[in-house]
Amino acid sequence: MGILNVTPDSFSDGGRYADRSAAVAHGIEMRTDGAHVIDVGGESTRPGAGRVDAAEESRRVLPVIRDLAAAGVRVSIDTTRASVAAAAIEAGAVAVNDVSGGLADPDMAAVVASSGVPWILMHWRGHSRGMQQLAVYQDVVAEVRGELSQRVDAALAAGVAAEKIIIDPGLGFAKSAEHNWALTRHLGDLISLGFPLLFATSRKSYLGALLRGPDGTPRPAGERRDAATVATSVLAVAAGAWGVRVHQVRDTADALAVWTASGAPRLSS
Ligand code: PMM
Repeated sequence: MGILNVTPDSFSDGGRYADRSAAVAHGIEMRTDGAHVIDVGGESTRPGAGRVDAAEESRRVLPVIRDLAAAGVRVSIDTTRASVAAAAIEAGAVAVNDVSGGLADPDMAAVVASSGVPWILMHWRGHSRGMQQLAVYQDVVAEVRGELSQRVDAALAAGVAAEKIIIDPGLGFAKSAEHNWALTRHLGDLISLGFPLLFATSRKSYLGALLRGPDGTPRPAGERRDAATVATSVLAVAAGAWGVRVHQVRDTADALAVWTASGAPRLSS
């Protein structure tokens, strides 16, 4: 999955693809580089970010989705709002990526159920502005598993077909670096819920912290976190993840081609 943030303020690519034609060209480029789906988002979810209203979010994403769909590119809509998801599906999106796992908007489940598209349910504890205060766990793996399982049950109860559900542990969302690494080590415990798992580490701040310089300064958000993103993505697929979500598609696609050609076994599936 290639990331296409049509926002002025996303943490790593904010502003670069705010222009419609630049966004569409980048989406097509990521497809050429090996992405199976392009994830279009119009609202930044970086820690501390405020909200944009639904009209502005739709204004940003809908023309880009229409153009990409017309070019034959499969698009998911990265939104927590049912109205934006419905309009995006109308414009040609073929999946909903909801970082709130259905918690932010009570109408989302009905939109997804009636349209029949796949729904990525991410583990989430609250909107970006205050989420890092919610990064409190006794056992992060068990709690993320339990909370994801509740979101799956709610989706099924709302009429979403089981085969349309994809889960995501939501690295960096109400999670410290330690929590992210614990989830990475125990992906099999989440995959054992029985749903495809999406793993999304791309350029996140815990990778910047890992790669800090000799003076302790974190590696800045951007391309210089891409090699670490490739490594975490390959580890996740080797552990049984169904998909990975990245900004720079080609290197991850190449690394996964090497992993596939090697015939190395998956640790869980
Ligand atoms: N992370 C971001 C945005 N959307 N969607 C899913 N499913 N999982 C994630 O971890 C996730 C997401 C963070 O912002 P970015 O678009 O700049 O990566």
